[in-house]
Amino acid sequence: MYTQAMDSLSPAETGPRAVRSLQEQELQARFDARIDAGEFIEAKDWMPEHYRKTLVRQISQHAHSEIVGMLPEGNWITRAPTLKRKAILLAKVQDEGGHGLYLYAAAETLGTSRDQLLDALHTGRAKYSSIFNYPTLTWADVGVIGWLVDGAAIMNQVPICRCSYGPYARAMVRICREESFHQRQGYESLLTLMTRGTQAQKDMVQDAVNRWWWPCLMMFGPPDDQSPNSALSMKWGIKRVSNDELRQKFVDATVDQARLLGVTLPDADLRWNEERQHWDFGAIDWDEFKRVVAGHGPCNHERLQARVQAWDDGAWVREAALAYAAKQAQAAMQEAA
Ligand code: BYC
Repeated sequence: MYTQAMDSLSPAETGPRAVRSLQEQELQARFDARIDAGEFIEAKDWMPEHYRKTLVRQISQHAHSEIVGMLPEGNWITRAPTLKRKAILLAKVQDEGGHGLYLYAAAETLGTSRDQLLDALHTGRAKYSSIFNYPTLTWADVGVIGWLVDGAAIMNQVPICRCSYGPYARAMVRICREESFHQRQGYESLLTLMTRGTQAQKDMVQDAVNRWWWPCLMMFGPPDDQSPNSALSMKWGIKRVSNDELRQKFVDATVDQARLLGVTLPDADLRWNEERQHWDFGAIDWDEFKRVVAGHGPCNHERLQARVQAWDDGAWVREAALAYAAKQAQAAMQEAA
């Protein structure tokens, strides 16, 4: 099963600890009431241990996705076709790095250190979004990542701005503003290729859409009835909209954009359902999703290697920063003496 879920009670919690103190029951009741009232929970507030763990799990996976997500596009910085496109791409990739940092900081407020979080990533224990395990074969992939991957990301992330945990919700407000620029630049880049490009460039865009469409639908996670974390996350207001609902909203929003762009979405079963007032779409290959999440996608190994290499290459920076901090502390002590 592709889960590190923490929504089941551990032996300690089904044992003597299950008989909770009156004080703990009161704290729990107050917490539940605050969640029901739509209040933010802040870092120093009491929270159930499962709530804390669920947040650390989701926020750290999200942070890792941003950092790993820099790699597929970063691959094209040196090959961007014009100076303008290169400047845009550089800014976008830097934004993703910034998003990772806001999110690691939000996770740290829950009592897990950045070193612990990164160690989990580098040793393959932590997850990051399946989408970043696919290769960027042509320049059109960069536009399609902006349009579809960032488009799916925004659809998923706007509701997280209303997440019950304050530091995560506030980080998401800023992230969503930047993601919106990312999505637009991707669409604009593709529109340029489709309206002013050669036939070969138009074919390149269609090929990229064909390869990214289905993995983008997988970004929203497994179907609701196979999503082990959803029930508690929805109850606690960490998730506001379900995986399937978000996926449907994404398809509904994207069909018209594809038509305007002049590309075909690679799904023979895609058709408007008058009764549901939604687009029906074909079956997602959940076996592929499970394979990719389990580490067997086209680029899992390469992505992890690149992150570990970056960490190792940065050792001298960490050492220098620590040496500098020790020197400053020593100077401050001497001054105080
Ligand atoms: N890939 O019970 P479920 C970006 C895992 S960054 C891999 O539904 P949950 C961008 C899931 O973690 C995009 N794993 O889980 C960056 C769980 O495993 P564990 C990232 C996935 O948490 C740079 C298991 O499957 N966005 O867009 O309730 C450049 C069962 O799933 C995936 C976020 O992280 C997946 N696609 O719901 C450009 C947003 N889907 O942990 C763009 C925040 C599911 O139990 N995260 N799994 O072992 C979320 O909203 C939720 O965590 C999810 C999953 C909807 C993703």
